[in-house]
Amino acid sequence: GDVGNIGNANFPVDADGVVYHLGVKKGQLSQRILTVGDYGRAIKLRDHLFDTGKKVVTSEHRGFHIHTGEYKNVPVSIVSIGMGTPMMDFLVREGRYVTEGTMAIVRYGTCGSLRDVPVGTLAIAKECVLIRRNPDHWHADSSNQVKPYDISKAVKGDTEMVEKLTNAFTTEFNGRRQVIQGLNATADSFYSSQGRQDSNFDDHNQELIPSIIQTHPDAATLEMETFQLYHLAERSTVEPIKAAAATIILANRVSNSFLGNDEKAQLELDGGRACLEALISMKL
Ligand code: R1P
Repeated sequence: GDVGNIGNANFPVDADGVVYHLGVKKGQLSQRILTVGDYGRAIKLRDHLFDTGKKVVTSEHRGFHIHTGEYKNVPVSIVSIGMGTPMMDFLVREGRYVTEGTMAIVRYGTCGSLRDVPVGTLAIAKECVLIRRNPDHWHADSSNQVKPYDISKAVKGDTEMVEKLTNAFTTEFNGRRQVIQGLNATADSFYSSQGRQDSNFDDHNQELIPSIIQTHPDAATLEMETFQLYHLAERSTVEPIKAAAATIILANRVSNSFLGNDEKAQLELDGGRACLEALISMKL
């Protein structure tokens, strides 16, 4: 999509009602959304899971790829957003503007595990914290009095959406894979704020993972978007937004193992189906 001249800088929309980043207007996004990070994952889910013989509309703007079609005769949008909380912020705010009524949003991503479970385990985020690097820790004025990373209090996903998502995953994987529920931590870096050691930078993050586990014994996973979804959904003022998130455990941060590409591809597809089942089972 093309976005025309913007009328107002406060919430930028063009004369046709197209929002500035998502590049869509009212009627071009479903109130049921499956969001993923990777563009290829969204295309694969669209091609394999949408009802065949029905209209599918795909648009792309500013890195947001939107595929709107039907799953079992229910309209659904699959949206890839790339990585990080600002991209989730765009999706939830601009997506809210172009839809009507209650929304249901499910994120399906990949993550690292804080528990020693096999890679390829599926995790549902009951609740979520945000980990932010605080650059003031390194400022000459603070003489190391400011902690290098801040861990927020937890925000919960929508109880009903989380339960439906957990049930859909349990049914889909039917004992073939472990499905766990726990606390997810969303980080503002894949590297420093997720406790990865990088000798090229001064990160002061050796204690980060132990301190997450200590402050949140239920901590299961680490990724980069879910907190923004849960926080904004909970703070929606006009209509409810029912949010839940599932992840494929790609990296085990305890044993340092990493899932192979073929297994990942199959889990993307099967988990994507479970997400769509959960989305269409929501009465909005
Ligand atoms: C990092 O590799 C990316 O993968 C995870 C993280 O949240 C981050 O976006 O999710 P996706 O696979 O959905 O992108």
